[in-house]
Amino acid sequence: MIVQPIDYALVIWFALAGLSTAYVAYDQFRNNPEPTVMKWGFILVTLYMGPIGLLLYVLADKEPRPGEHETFTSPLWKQGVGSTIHCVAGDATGIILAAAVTALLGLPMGIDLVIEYVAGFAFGLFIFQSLFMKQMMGGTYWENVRKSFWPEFISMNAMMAGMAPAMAFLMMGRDMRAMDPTELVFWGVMSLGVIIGFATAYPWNVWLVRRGLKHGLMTERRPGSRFDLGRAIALSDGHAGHSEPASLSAGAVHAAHAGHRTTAEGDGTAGSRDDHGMRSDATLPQLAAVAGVTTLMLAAGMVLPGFFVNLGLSARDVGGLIMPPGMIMDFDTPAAAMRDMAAVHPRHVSYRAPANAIGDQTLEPRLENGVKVFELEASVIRWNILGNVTVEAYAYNRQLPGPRLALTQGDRVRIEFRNNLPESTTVHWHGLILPNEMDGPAEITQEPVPPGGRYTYEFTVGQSGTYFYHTHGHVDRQQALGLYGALIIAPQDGDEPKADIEYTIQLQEWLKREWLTYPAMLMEGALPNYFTINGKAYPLTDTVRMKVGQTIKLRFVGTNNNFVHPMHVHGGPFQVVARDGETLPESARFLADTVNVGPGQRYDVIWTARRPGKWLVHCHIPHHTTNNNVETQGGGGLTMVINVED
Ligand SMILES: [Cu+2]
Repeated sequence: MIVQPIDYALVIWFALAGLSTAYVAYDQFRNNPEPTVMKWGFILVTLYMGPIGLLLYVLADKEPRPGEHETFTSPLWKQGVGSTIHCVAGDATGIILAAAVTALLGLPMGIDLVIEYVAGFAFGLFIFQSLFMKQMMGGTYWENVRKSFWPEFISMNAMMAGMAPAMAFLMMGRDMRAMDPTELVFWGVMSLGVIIGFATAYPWNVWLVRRGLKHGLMTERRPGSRFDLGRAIALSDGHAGHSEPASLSAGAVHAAHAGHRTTAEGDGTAGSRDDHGMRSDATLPQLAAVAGVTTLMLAAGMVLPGFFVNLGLSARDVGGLIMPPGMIMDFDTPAAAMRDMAAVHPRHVSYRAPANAIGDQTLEPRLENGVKVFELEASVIRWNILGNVTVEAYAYNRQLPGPRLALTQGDRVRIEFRNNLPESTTVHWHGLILPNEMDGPAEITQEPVPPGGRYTYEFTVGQSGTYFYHTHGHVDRQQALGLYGALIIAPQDGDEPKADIEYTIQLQEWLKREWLTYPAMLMEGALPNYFTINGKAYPLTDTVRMKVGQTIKLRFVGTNNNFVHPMHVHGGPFQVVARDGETLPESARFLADTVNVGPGQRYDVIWTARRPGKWLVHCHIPHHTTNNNVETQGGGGLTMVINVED
């Protein structure tokens, strides 16, 4: 699914890789006089390396003009390319297959790397290297496996030394969709890993070719084939059977590699396979040193990433997660921490609210034998907090804040809850006196409600005032993503501080970056950059209209997770009449112009419109009155206007 800018780049990359591979495949079989195993080597490597594979093919291997392949491919650097190609074709195929399988099996990343190495080595040795050698040198398959072992070992070590850290850092990096083979970015990491692995293996392959331990590129002109120059000349001359020059015909399989400088081209007539055998001049100490150092490189490539990222995690633990930019992720960051802080994956969005949708809408109950029955549902929605800014939110009844439950003291209520989130959750009735099993804390008073599950809460409302409800499972994540709503309870006797107008203010903090929504937290990389009153950021917040002399009761609700918001009203003090749902006795009420609304707290204040004009209600932490640090129309985030007319 396309959710990040990199996904667009990858679509283009793989389109280019597809075109490059199609061209190489066509040209190899149509125009290039090369053994079949080598043709496939280039085709596979171009599939993995895209345009870079194509570049290597054209510059190092593609016959420029008929009859020139032998001389064209003879320089050492091209032989090195050829040698690396048949290493990478086998090794990378083994590694990629193993990576896909281990991801599906859910093995830890560290184990993945070991299995990938073994699979890459086996694939390279038993398939590409040995088949290639056999085609080159004849002999039995197992002889060739034996001869190929050390060159394959050295080359594979060097390649994995480059590929392993690339995979470890990128797969366990910010975008852990890279752990999931069903995501394009997994294949992107494989591609990049192969390119880096090619680069780290190349110098060692040049040495292997130079010392005659490995073959590079070869030319194959089977008699009678389109690449048989004798046939071509014969055909053009109009009489068959005459072939010239001899060195380029007669079914010889030519090795034009730098390692056998002593065998003249002209000797390469049919049957003289020995001429193409490798006579290595490498000494045992040289071989041991090279094998030793590439083994050290491999060990470093496998182990060092483990100092920085948690290689104990598997695709099942964290596959598909995208972490916030700036989150500290180290070698002991647990999978659960990553799941807690990860972005809401847009594929989980089941409803896109209209841009002008508003939350906190009073939910009408149905009456069953005197019980007020409410239906509450949690799901993932897309919601506009500004005209041009949406968040992927966890929401009750597809609105933000969740629907208001307007109750009266003494009500018997039943809430039929359904969980349509991708994770388990519960609902807590903040501040209410009720039976313990109705209180909601997951794993404390009830089993968490699984995705698709239901739970029925039922209790009698004994208190009155300003309350709210919110999730009590993975609260750190879920409430930060929007799972809360107001519980406004009228007193049975109607006795409470009254005003001409009422307005409830539910606070929230958001983290929206690079197209994704993360739960805002007081954590590195997770601090909020958007703030909302009732699900909207200023200038999209409500404007309340009043007349001079009227009073308004503002119910501040700390539905947010992180900050204490000093909520301030312009134009003179208000009277604080209730705190946390409890009406203050007359003697305890006081005047103020700012109240610190902490998470979970409620303040009811009554403000009088003394003078006409636009009077602000806003948080007094100025960063909280910006939208992504931008002030628009005099404010942002936790800002709203009371417009008082004469
Ligand atoms: Cu604030």
